[in-house]
Amino acid sequence: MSSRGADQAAQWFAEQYDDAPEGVWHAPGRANLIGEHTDYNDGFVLPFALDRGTFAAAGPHEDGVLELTSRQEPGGAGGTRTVTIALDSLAPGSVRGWAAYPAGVVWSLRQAGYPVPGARMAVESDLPQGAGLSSSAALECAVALALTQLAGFDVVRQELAAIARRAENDFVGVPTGIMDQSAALLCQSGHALLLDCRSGEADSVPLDPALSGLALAIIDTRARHALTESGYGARHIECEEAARALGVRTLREVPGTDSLAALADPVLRRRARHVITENQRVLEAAALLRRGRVAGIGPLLNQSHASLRDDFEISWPEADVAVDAATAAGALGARMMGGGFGGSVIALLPEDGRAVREAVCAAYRDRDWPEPGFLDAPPSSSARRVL
Ligand code: GAF
Repeated sequence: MSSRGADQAAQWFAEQYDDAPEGVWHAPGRANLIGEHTDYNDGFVLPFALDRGTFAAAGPHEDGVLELTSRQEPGGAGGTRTVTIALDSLAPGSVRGWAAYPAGVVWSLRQAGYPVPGARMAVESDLPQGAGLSSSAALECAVALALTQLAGFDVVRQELAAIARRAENDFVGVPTGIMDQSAALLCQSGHALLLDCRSGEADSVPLDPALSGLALAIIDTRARHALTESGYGARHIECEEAARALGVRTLREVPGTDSLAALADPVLRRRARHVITENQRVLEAAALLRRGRVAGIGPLLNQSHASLRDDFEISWPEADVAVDAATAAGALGARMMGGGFGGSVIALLPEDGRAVREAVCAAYRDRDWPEPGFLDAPPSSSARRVL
């Protein structure tokens, strides 16, 4: 995490409100090693925190209002645009655009019995938006931590993750699972987080690819997605339909792929097969990491991508090309990451991943696509106060 981001957020706050913030809080974006579209099916995920994220500089506001400004939003950098929201009038659907996320956090905190008072906030982020790195959850979690700490509420992090998720589900109206908020609030540096989304049990699993001469990289395919617009919600509904047809509460309850013969609809069968096999891959990956066998997860990443592409049908051309080019050029494994239909690919590379980067860039050039972005992805720490 860059200390520059914290300073910039503090400076942005001072410029906007003519006052110093009381503090600056940071929440990271996340990568997901493996376990995609399993969280809302009560399954397993294995995300880790990135060394980039969202900074929220915050201070109290006397007026029972939330005043917000973001350097990344139109009218932000160099402008004076702030959004002012009366806390007592907060209701789902009452705030639109980026401000719905922080406003939703206030609403959700109050619903959970934490009557946070008014606040001023200035937001700064070094996460590319729409790249599938969970900029929304980073914003929610930085704001949630800032508001609760400013008000002196000591909220257990699992509970805070659930509160932030509720902001996104019920206030913003996007039916996401709990993975992204949990990653932002629970991950440890040098570790991935094995989360059982049914029980809430969270275990840190060592993830230090450099010890094996390897590195994790994010390839931003430049194809943009928004969970609000993509087929994310449709997949959620299909999984619920598949569970109902199989007579279980969630797909987590299905013991194995043999049970899927009972599903008449071939589409639902494919969706369910992805979820069941992906849960198995997460557990296998975690077991390999516990034995220090980072290279062993490469084939699991490739299988996950094939499953997301063919059974869950949420991959996109730029991701498929990046995965194929990366693995052909020496990546040990690669797969699309996040909600799907756009965003990023995660790849496990030899420490000097230059050949892979060149191969992916060449494959994009051949197709006249914009050059992909490359981000190092060292497993980093969760949200905290940074100033
Ligand atoms: C998005 C959602 F926010 C997560 O909850 C998760 O479902 C993910 O897509 C897919 O694994 O990031």
